[in-house]
Amino acid sequence: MCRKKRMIYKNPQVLNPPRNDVLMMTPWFAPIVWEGTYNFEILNEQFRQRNVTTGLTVFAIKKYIVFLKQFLETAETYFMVGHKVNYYIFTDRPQEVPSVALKEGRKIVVLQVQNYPRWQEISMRRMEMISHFSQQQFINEVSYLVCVDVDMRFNDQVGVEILSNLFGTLHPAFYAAERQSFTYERRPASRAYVPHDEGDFYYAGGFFGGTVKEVYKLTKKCNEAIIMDKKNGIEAIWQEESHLNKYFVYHKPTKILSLEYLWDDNLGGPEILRKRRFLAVSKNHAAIRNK
Ligand code: UD2
Repeated sequence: MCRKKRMIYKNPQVLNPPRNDVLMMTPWFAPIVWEGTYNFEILNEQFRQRNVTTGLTVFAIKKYIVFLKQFLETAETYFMVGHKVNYYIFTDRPQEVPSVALKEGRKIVVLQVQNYPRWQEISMRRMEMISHFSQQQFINEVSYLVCVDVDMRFNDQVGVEILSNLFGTLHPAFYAAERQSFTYERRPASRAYVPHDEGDFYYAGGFFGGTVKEVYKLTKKCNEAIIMDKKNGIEAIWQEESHLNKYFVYHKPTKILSLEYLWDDNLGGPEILRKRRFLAVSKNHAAIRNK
């Protein structure tokens, strides 16, 4: 990934002490989406008039197929309600994709892909596969892509307010952390390297998206960086999440989703969290990973 010019500045804080006001706009004027910061009726009507179709990409490879039913059922209740959606399901087990009743204008597209022995490899390869299918297929079928983890459930409305050219989501474990504590890749040998004095937020690998063109650019760059790391015998600390974070340092998202859009109840329930829209499902790592 080619390095852009270094810009040294203080990183924005999601919480503004001492009153814990939440940041609603980044210093580069990208909205941070919280309940109460937008008018859903206006946005919804705009996207309805444009007759937008959104692609939701999700990987359910090997044992992770067990998460798919609840994921899809809750998405039918809460994700882009009233809009057209293509669920792009990447799996090595197409025969195990559950049948879920879908509303009008929504369809499941199963994409058979290979698996890999290590869960880290599966997680990283998502960049390669999304970039490949974006160019080959998604560009002809949908306007926006939303790329998420499968071990999740929708718990409240996630609608057109999230859509933008390029969006990322605050990682729930780091919204109150200082830049120095972000778990960016810190080894200069990796293409995911971010120096201690750069970066804005720590973004989650499990929820990003944008127009197909922007997602293609992002996933292609991240995949190229992952391949370079492989050649150099290094794997970024948080796999493709590290590369995503590097990308966002130099390609600022045009919209940022707040904690409402990616939360884990194990982290408690801070006052600022008025909606819990998309929640992590507990998983037994020993039983599910590398199986
Ligand atoms: C975090 C990130 C994840 C990724 C990972 C990298 C969030 C919520 N999660 O999750 O996006 O960046 O760190 O270390 O931000 N998968 C399979 N089969 C497998 C293994 C993985 O389908 O055998 C897929 C599946 O869609 C899963 C995703 O890859 O949700 C990420 O794997 P994970 O959920 O085990 O990673 P985790 O929890 O460390």
